[in-house]
This record gives sequence, C-alpha cells and structure tokens, in this order.
Amino acid sequence: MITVYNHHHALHQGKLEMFRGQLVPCFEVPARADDVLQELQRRQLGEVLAPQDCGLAPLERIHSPRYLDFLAGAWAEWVALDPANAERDALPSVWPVRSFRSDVLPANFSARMGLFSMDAGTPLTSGTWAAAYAGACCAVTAAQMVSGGARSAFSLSRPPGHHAGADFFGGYCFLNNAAIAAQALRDAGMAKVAVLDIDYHHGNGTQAIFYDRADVFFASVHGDPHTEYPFYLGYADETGQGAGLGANLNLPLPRGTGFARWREALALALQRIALSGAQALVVSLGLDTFEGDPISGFQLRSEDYFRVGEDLAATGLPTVFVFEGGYAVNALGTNTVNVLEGYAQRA
Ligand code: SP5
Ligand code: ZN
Repeated sequence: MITVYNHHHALHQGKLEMFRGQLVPCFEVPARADDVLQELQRRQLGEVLAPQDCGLAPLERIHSPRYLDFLAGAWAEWVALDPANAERDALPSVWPVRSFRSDVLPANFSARMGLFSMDAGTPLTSGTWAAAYAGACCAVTAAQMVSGGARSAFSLSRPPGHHAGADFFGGYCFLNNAAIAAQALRDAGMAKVAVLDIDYHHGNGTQAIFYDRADVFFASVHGDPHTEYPFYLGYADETGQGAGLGANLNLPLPRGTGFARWREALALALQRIALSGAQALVVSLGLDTFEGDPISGFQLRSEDYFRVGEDLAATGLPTVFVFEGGYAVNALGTNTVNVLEGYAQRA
C-alpha cells in the first residue's frame, strides 16, 4: 500500500478548543500523524510519497469560492486586526443560526469566521491553510493512483476533513479530503463512487456535499447523534434527496458499542455499497472508535482493526483511505496500520 504523506501537516497546530465553558488543549495534535508515519515505517507497509501540488481546481469542485478565499486569507486578516493575534489562534464566537442571513458576506472578520464555521472547537492557526491545502493534495494524489490502476492508496494528513462542508469548517476539519478524493475519482471517469465513513463521529460534511447526488453513495457508521457530536446530522432517516434519494445510509450506534455489533453495521454498509454499483471506495478512516479514545465512546480494540481491514478488502473495490479522527495518540499508529495491514494481506 502506497502512502501519500503531508509533510506540512504540523504547520496546523491548534492551541486551545472550547469545551464546557473552558479553553482546553486541542486533541487534534501533530503527534497523531507522526505516530502513524512512524508505525508505517517500522512495519514497512510500503512506500511513502509526497503529494503532487494539485492546484485549487480539485478543491473548487467541492468547496465554494468565497469559503476558499476566506480560508486562504483568514490568518493575515486575523493578525491585521491586532499584531498580538499572531500569538493566539482564531476561534469563532457568533453564528448565523435560523432566521439570519448567510447570503451577505460581512466585512467584519469575526462575523465571517462564524458564517464559515460550525463550532468553537476548531482553531484556525497561522499554518492551517498551508497544511489543509497540502492535505487535500494528498487525497487527490491518492485518488489519482487508484484511478490509474492501483488497488489502494492511503492519504496520511491532518487536519482531518469529514466535518467540513462546502462552505464551513468545524470538528477539527477545514477541507473535506474524502469528498475531494471521491470527486477526483469521478472526474477521472469512474461513473459511481462510494464513501464509507468509519470515524466515530458522523461525517456531516461529506453527507451534505453529496446528499442530492446519485453518483456518490455515502455510508456512515458512527455514534448516535442524539448524544454524540456533531449532534445535528447523522440520523437513520437521512436517506438522500432528489436524485440522491437512496444514496445515503446512516448507521448510528449507541455509546458503548463493542466490535461485534459495530462489525455487523460495517457489513450492512458494505452490502449496500456493493448494491450501489460503486466502482471505487473512499474510506474516511477515523480511529476514534478505539476503546482508549479520550473523546469517544465505542469499544474497539487494537486487534479488531485487522478485521476491519480484511472486511474492507473483501469488497474487492479499489480503495482510497483518507485519515480522519483518532485521539489516543500512543495507540493511533498501531490501530491505523492494523487496518492497512489487514487490508493488504487480504487484498
Ligand atoms: C475528525 C473528528 O474526529 N472530529 C471530532 C470533533 C469533536 N469535537 C467535539 C469534541 C468534544 C470534546 N470532548 C472532550 C471530552 C473530554 N473528556
Ligand atoms: Zn471523529
């Protein structure tokens, strides 16, 4: 399995996120990707390459122009507000909820932060754009390998992507790498593609991006949004709309779910993906389903991830793995590489 690694991921290094009325240290840290890279190299799972510079075009297939403009220039605007801001991250504090307008682009920076975001847990830093852009290019490069005939490729980057929508960031995510990869596969001529999201949290951004489309099937196994982030999307009755009706599958599971029950949900998702006629698969690979994850509630164990990889390989579909969440830093390398090794042994 070839890995496309974002050497610039550590340029994004948030300091604090809002949690229960306090600013607490970020869970989404550079050590996450470092740990995975180290384990990949230790177990010699395959070549590690740098991404190609993919340009803005593949990002513009998924994200709105005004959102991309905002992200690319946000840090400079933040520092221009006050030179002392160079030492602090930018967090939103006001949002246009129901009854407010989102068509007007405010001149005020804080107002635009809120317009383009969904939570106060996702700091924007000096290197966020550079890291996220290089990460999107990793996803594009991995997709190009797979559309070019490789059985699989792994896009190893951070910040993650699946909570980011067409025009908003949140949930530690800025650019939706999995959606960008799926679209790149479509644009390379694959008529139908599936995205399978196995992060603990529902991939609200990916779902929303493809919700009215029949050409990208989206399936997600995740913590029940009644109690788990991102709360406002990810319910079982969300099945797609318009041309996309029937091309969205949510399998929410209660906090505390262990591997046996989780694996049954995975099997159901894979069955529906096979029926969808997809020619390729993008896996949003979150490892925050692990029993030791500090912010999540499933009970998967390290050895279970080999079985996950085997189940994914059994689909026979060419597969792009895109790294998402997972916050138990010391086990993250082991768990991630267990999935990839299980896959490689069965593929
Ligand atoms: C990509 C991804 O996994 N994003 C997850 C974003 C979750 N953000 C909300 C985190 C809530 C933090 N809870 C802290 C619990 C400390 N015991
Ligand atoms: Zn997650």
